[in-house]
Amino acid sequence: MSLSTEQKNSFASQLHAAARSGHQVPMLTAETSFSMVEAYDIQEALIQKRIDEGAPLVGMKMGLTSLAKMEQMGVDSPIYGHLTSDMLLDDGGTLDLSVYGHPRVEPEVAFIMAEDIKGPTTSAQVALAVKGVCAALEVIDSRYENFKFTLNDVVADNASSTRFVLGTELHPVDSVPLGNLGMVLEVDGEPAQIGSSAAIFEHPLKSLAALVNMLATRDRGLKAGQIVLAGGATAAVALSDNQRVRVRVQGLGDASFFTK
Ligand code: 0L1
Ligand code: MG
Repeated sequence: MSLSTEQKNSFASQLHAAARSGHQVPMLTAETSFSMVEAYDIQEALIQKRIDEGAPLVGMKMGLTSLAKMEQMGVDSPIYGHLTSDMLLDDGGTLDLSVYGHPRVEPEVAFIMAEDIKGPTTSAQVALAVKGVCAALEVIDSRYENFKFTLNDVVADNASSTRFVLGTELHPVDSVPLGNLGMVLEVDGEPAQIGSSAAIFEHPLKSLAALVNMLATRDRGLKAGQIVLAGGATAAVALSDNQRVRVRVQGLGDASFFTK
């Protein structure tokens, strides 16, 4: 049985209130099962609430892009979420963890789009629509109690996306060997995770093309100026108070934030 518009809106309201208050909710599928298409309907309704509150859409994120994470969730394809302006944290800024349940950080790279693009597309074609690539950090959190959810729940919850930081150096995609850049996630100056951009869906441009193709199934695309977080290059690291978190990406510089 499919969800009514009212049910989707009610689920979106629960997740929206949980994200705003820092209080968690039981996973939605404990109440009613729904399809992946409906999970994205709930996600879109949730994002519309933020947009209506004055935080415009600034881009998209890819999630579950590494084989390790896909295996962990028992899936064989990535998922996506939306980035709104209130999620952007300045490079070198401070993140107050008190409103988050299970905050974790992932080392990523981000694209800034130069042109509108709509699928179907390929990694090579999508590269032509990119203005540049930079180092990035994504903070993920779950709005679900006890960190318990199914894949459809996590899609409804905007793919756990919470905050993100972009480095200040923007580089053309063909100026670096983007398919295998060394990436180090440091906490308080010590390496916490070491990886490669190859872990991001085999190549960050492949992840970007997959996003554009998934959006096309909903008759959507990316717009010039939008940001795309390509996906995590290593396992996520749990955050705690008073840390300095930094990602260094070979050839792309760094991005960092402090926690309190
Ligand atoms: O960015 C991501 O890879 C999304 C992960 C979603 C599941 C989780 O919260 O770990
Ligand atoms: Mg991520």
